[in-house]
Amino acid sequence: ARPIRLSDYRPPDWLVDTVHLDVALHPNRTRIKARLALRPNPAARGPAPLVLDGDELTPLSVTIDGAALPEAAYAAGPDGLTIPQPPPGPFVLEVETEIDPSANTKLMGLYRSSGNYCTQCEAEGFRRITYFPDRPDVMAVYTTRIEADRDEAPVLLGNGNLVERGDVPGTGRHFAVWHDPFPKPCYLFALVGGRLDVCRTTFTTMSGRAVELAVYVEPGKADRAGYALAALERSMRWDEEAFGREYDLDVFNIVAVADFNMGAMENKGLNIFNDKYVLASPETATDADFAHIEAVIAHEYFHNWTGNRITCRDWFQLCLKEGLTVFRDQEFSSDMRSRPVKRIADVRVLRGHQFVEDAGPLAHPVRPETYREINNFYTATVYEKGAEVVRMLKTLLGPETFRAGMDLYFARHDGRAATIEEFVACFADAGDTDLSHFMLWYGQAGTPELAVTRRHDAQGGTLVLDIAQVVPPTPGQPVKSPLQIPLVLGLVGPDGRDVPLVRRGHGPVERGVLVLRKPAERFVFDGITVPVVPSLNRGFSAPVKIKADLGSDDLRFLAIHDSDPFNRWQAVQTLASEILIGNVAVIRAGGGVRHDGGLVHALASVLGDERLEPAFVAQVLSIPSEGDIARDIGRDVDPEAIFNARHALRRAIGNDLAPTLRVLYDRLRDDGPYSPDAASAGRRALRNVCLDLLAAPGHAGAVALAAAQYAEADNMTDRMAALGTLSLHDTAEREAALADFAERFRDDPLVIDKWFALQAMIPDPGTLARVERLIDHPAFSLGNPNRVRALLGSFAQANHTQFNRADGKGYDFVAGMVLTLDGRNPQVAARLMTAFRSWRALESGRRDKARATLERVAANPSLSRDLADIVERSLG
Ligand code: DPP
Ligand code: ZN
Repeated sequence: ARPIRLSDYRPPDWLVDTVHLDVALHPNRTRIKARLALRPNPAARGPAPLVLDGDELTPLSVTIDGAALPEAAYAAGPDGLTIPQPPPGPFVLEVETEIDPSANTKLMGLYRSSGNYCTQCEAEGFRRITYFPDRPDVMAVYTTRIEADRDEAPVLLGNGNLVERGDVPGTGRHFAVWHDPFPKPCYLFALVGGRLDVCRTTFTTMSGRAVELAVYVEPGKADRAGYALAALERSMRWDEEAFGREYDLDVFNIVAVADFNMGAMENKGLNIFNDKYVLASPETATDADFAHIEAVIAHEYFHNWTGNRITCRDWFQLCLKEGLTVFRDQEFSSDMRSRPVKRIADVRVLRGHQFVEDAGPLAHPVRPETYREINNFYTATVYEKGAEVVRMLKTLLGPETFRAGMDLYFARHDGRAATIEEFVACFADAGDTDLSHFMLWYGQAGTPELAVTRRHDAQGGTLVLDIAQVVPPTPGQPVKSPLQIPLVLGLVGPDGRDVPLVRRGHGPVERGVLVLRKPAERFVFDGITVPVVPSLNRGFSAPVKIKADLGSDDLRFLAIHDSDPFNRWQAVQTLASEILIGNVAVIRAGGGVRHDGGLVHALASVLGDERLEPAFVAQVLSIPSEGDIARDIGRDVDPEAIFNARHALRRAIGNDLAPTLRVLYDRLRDDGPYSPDAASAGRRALRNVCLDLLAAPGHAGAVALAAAQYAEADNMTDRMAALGTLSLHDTAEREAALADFAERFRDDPLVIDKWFALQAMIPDPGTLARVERLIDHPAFSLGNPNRVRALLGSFAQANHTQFNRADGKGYDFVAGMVLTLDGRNPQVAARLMTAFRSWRALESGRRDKARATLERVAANPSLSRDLADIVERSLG
C-alpha cells in the first residue's frame, strides 16, 4: 500500500448530512441498511465520483433517491463502493450490506465479545459495517435503529439519546432507536447488543440538567462497576470546574467488554471499554488498577469535548485529541491524588516508552507526516509526548492565558474538525504571542538533549548558566533545528531555600521559566552571593534529557533539600543511574561492583523525612528499571550486565537499610478495611517497596515475610505485591504461591492475567519454557488481546534478560507468536512486534540475532499491512 501523506490532504468531495442505519443483529448474518444524505462539498474541486470505503463487506443492494441503481452504474466489492457519475446535486444513497460479526477476529467494526455485540470504529472500523467516506472530516448526524432477538440481546444501546423502543410482533425480536443530535465523524459511531447487567446513577450538570449515567457489564459483575461509575461522576464535575465543560446529552453509557484491542473508546454517549478498565473490587484489583480505571474513565469522558465536539480533520492530527486529552486526564488525576507523585509516575511512563520509541527506528513526530497504517500511530509519542507539548504551552503562557486559549479553542471550533495549526493559533491569539517556533515540537521527532554548565562568581554575585541543545537525528529527519523549550529553573541556596532568580537585562524570572530558543545560550543571574545548586527542569517542564555539571554532592543536596519534589526524586534517580551505569561497565569488564554509600545516605534521609508522603517516598526508593538503564546507556546494551548491576544495588540497599525498612514495614501495616484512596494506596506502596527491598538480598526471613503477606492479604494490592517479590526468588514459596493464586482466581480472567504477566517477567533462564507452557494453559487464548498482552506482551516488553536471551530464542519465540497472531488480529500482532524497536542499541551478538529474526518475519509474503509496516520500519 502507498504511504498516505499529510501534504496530500484535500477536503472531501462529498459531505454526508445525515445517516440512518437500520442494523438487524444476527450472529453470522447481520444486515445493515444505510441511508446517507449526501451533497457535494462546496469546498471541493467540483463534480467528482462518489468513492466510499469498505472492508470485508458483502453488498446486497444500492439505490439512489429510492430507485435501484443499474449494475453498470456502480462498482461494489468487499473494499469499497464507487459511483463514477453520481447525481450532480444532493441525493440519498441507500445501501444494504451483510457482515459476519462472529467471524470478526480483528475486533474492528462490529464483532462479538462473550456473545455480546459491540463495535470499535476508530480509526477505520466503520467501513467494516457499511460503505462510507471513512475520514474524520466528514461529520454527520446519526440515527440508528438496532434490532435483535430479545433473548439474545435484551440490552440495545446506541449513540445519543434513546428515542423509541419496542417489540417486533410475532418474531421474538425487539428494537431500539437512538438519535445523536451532534454531528460526528464515523469513527465515533457505536452500538451494543447483549445480555448485560447495569450499575446506574443520575448526575446533575452545572446548569442543572439531569443526566442518566450507566455502566453495563457482563452478567454477575455489576458489583465491580461501582468504582468506575463514581470515577465518571468525579470526571464530569472536574471538567466543569477545571475547563467549564458541561456534558451535552441526556444519557452517558459505558459498556465493558472482555475482548478489546485498545483500553477504551470514546464513542459519543456510548463509551465502550476494555473490562480491565472498568471492573474492580478490593479482592481483584490493585491500587494501580483503581488508579488506571479512574484515569481511563476520565480520559474517555474528557474526549466528549476534546475529540468529539471538536474532532480531528485527518488522522495526522491525532495528537490534537489524544495529546490534549492525556494532558487533561493527567491534570484530573493530579487533582484527585498527589500532584508530585502523579508527575513522577507520568514521567516514568514517558521515559520508559516515548523516549525509547524516539531513540529507535519507530521514532516519529508528535504529528507524523506520513503513514501506511494509522493503527500503528496510537503511540507513546502521539499520546504522552503530545500531552507534554500541551503542558509546555501552559508553562510558557501561564495558567490564565492557557485557560483563555482553551476557551477560545472550544468557542472557535465546536462542531468542527480541526488541525494542530488551528489549536495552537488559539493560544497565540489568547496570549498575543507568536508560537510559530513552538510548532517545531509537532513536526520534529527525537528527544532534545541539553548540556548545562555553570560558573559562579561569588564576589561579583553572578551565576552564569550556559545551556546548549541538540536534537538527535531520527528516521527521515537527519538535521534538526533548535526548539523553543520552557525550562523551569530554581537556584537552591545553602539553607535549602530558593534564591531569587534575577536575570541580567531581564529582571525577575516569571514563574522560574527560562525560554531556550538557540543551539547555545547564556543566562546570567545577579545577586547570587551564596553558593547555589541549580535545580533544572523543575516539574519536568520540558520532555528533554539533561546533562548538567552536577556532582554527586550536588545531587545528594538536591535529594534532601530541593523544594521541587520532582527534582528531589530526580536527583536520587540520577545518582542511582550514574552508579548503575558505572557498574554495568565494570561488570562487562569482569570486575566487581562498586558500592556507593552516598546514595544509601540520600535514601535514608528521604526515608527519615516524616513530612514526605509515603507514595512519594516509595517512588524515591524505586531505583531506575532495567529499561531505564538500557535507555540511558543507549548503545552496545548488555541486558545481563544491566540486570546484575541493578540486582547488586537492590541487594546493597536492602542490606544497608534493613532495620529502617523493617520498622517502616511494620509501622505502615493497615488494619482497617481496604480503601483505594490515594493516601491509603501510598502507604501500601511504600510498605510493599520496603518488603521488596528487604527481600532483595535473598534472606530466608524476608522471603518468609513475603510468603506470609501473600497468605494473609485481604486485598489484591498486598497479595500481588507479595507475589511479585516472591517471583524474584527461586524458592519453594514462589511455586506454592503461584499455584495457590491460580487456584484461588481460576474463574477470573482479569486476575489470571496478573498471574500470566508476573510469570512472564521472571528474570530466570527457565522463563521462556514457562511461557511456552502457559500458552497451552486453558485460561490462555490468542483471541483475547488482554491475555496476549499479559503473557506475551509482558515477556517481550518487560522481561529484558529473557526476551533478549543471548541465544536469540526469546526473539524467535515472540516472532513466531506474532506471525500466528497476525492472521487473526493484525493490530495486536503489530503492537507486540514493537518489542524489537530497540534492537539496534543492543550489543552485537544480540543485535545480529534480533536482525535475523526481523528479516525472517519481513520475508513472510502474507503479512498484514500493520505488521509489515512495523517490521519494515524497524529494519529501515
Ligand atoms: N480509545 C482510544 C483513546 O481514547 C482512541 N481514541 O485514546
Ligand atoms: Zn484518547
